[in-house]
Amino acid sequence: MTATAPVAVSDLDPFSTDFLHNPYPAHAALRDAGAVVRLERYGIWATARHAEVRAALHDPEAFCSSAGVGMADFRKEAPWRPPSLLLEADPPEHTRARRVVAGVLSAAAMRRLADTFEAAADEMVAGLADGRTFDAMPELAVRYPMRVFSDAVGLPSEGRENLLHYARMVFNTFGPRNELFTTAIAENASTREWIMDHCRQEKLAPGGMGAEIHTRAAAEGFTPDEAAMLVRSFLSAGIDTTVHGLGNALLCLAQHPGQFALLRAEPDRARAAFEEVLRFEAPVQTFFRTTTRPVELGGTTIPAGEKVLLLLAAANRDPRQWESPDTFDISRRATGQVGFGFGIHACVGMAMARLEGEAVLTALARHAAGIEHDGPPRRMLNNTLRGLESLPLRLTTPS
Ligand code: PQP
Repeated sequence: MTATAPVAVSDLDPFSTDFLHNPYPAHAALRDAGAVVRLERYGIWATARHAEVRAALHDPEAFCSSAGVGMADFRKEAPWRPPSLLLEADPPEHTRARRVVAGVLSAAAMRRLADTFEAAADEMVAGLADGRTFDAMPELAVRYPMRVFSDAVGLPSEGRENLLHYARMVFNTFGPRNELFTTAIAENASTREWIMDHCRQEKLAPGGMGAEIHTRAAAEGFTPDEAAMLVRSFLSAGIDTTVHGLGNALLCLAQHPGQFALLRAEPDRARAAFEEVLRFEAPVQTFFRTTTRPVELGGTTIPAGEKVLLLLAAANRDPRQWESPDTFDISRRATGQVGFGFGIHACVGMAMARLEGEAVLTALARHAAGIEHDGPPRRMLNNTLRGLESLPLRLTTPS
């Protein structure tokens, strides 16, 4: 027996309504309780500190993904849908799947999309910047990715709303079987059918990214059904993440007019500003890993076969890593923020997310003199995503 420090325990529930409404005080309590904390309610482990979140993500052999990246342990309970070949996989299988998807989302591919994405953002924001009140969630944060992402993938116009419903369900099912989880999977048979149907090659426009997944997957030796599963990853991941990235960006800028003034004076700050949004209000708050062997993390030895909750959003505000972490500051270097994860599973779509964020923030800097609230924002609660349901805004115009 090796002596280890007593294990820090907490009775906090990171998936309770209170926690999800405002996670930041509880994040601080979890960080201060210990580098690694036992969450008694669920019989799982958690870390809210930057160094330990990074360390776990850096060691995919000991902290695996194939047992699920939500609270459910696929070794003990059947997953609610066939596991993802990308997200819920380990090397060597993960490596092959990642190669296909990374090829489609390459830097060269993003350069080909940039003009279209920028023009769409400019047009959409210009149309809103006339001093009237609008709800920035449906009218911008949802509408923009729904158009540019779905067009890029090659999805038909009809039925796109299924992408939103499906993603909300997927992200709720990474949590425990609370009401958010059970409600999410209860009502959605037709959404699941639409999604699975639109993963097939016949449904994806030639020349689009969905069709390209099929081509690249076939070349990599995947069957058509497996290729469809890789498209499913695209459709699961591509909308709600950026919807809430953009929504959170609009919220941050409305709440920090001085920061918007900085952006407006120098629109070249758009990319850095979006990165700071992801640090400050990470749309994807958490992911789990499962230990494959007894492994030391932050001075605690976690046994094999245990679920470990990585609080990405808490790591992004860890004062051990960041100066004034609770200050939204677009001038800081937010690189090292773990909203996109880190290591072999780091977000494969991050270049597209950044392209969308940069395009919308640049358009705002160009067309709006100010971003003002015109009513209270309303939160959308989800076991994994942090974002808004409604965000009434007014964009003032240059006088
Ligand atoms: C945050 C893959 C990635 C992307 C899947 C899947 C689902 C969600 C995500 C989460 N994701 N950014 O089903 O393969």
